[in-house]
Amino acid sequence: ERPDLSDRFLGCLLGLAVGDALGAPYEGLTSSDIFFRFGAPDVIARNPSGDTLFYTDDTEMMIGVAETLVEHGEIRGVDLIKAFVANYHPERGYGRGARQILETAQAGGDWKSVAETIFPGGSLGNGAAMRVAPVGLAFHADDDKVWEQARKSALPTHRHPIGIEGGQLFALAVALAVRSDQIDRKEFLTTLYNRAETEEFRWCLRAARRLRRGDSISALGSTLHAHQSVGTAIACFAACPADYELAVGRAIGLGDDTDTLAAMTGALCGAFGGVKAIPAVLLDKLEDGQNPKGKSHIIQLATRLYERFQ
Ligand code: F2R
Ligand code: MG
Ligand code: MG
Ligand code: MG
Repeated sequence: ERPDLSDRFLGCLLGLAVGDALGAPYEGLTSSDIFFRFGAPDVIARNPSGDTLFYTDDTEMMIGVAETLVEHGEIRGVDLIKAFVANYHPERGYGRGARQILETAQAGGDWKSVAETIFPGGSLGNGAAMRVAPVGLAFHADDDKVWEQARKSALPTHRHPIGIEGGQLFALAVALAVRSDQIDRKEFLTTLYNRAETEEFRWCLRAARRLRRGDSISALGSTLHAHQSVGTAIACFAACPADYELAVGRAIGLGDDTDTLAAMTGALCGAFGGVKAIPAVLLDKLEDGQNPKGKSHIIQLATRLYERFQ
């Protein structure tokens, strides 16, 4: 039996936070390092190191997006940057560009020109995608609205077409996952492919669709560039949508940007399967209590998001 919509909202946000925290210790390692030091993908997701799972910038920024939607009902750049700054803890591991933009905004400076000039053509990092899940949930019944709101949620920090489209495609993937009763891998990837505008994402989603059972997903990339991670996470989910541990474990097993790959994969598995998709042992370990924006806050946000947008 399919979980109801409120349960899927919750599964999505918690699935993202748990995936992020689970993948965080491996960020920057190579795939073979992870395999030989920590074991196969399914083992990784079953045996988190330590008693508490601490999330990173991925979840911290997702919380800012969710708070903005709950409070204002839509995304406006000025509100969003305020939420990002209010939640900002640099020690959670932000990208270099994101850090400069948020610290400029924090100091009352001209953050918009920093966002425009920080990298040639703007940032194409996967930061807009890793945080955008609440947009996909809120507007899941209207793909054009998802596309438009995801763009607005990217722009404060990501001006490059690839950075923006990474956010838009991931938001659309969340919308599809949350409203689907079953996932047909090829159909899921084709829907996203048909929406993709940049050559980079068209290549990636075409390559994802061509993969066959047993093929390695690693050819799709696992870096913190949007076109080398967003399609990868989507492919990890589409290959086994009903198996959180395996999908997230495989994402981590690819190496490099492991927290973000696992966050995005986990968000999709949770949006599709609801909270029960996430192993209870992992959920129990997600940070709470000490952190006022820990697990309890995320649960409350998912509930409010559902109440406001259902
Ligand atoms: N930043 C991290 N982890 C630290 C990883 C260190 C890394 N191995 C290293 O050596 O630098 N994690 C978090 O950042 C990612 C999300 O990043 P976001 O929010 O998109 O930030 P930013 O700074 O805009 O972009 C990330 C990096 O991508 C490169 N880049 C972006 N635009 C570029 C362009 N137009 N041309 C060339 N390079 C570009 C830069 O290196 C940026 O710093 C997530 O993984 C999150 O977990
Ligand atoms: Mg991170
Ligand atoms: Mg976003
Ligand atoms: Mg990362």
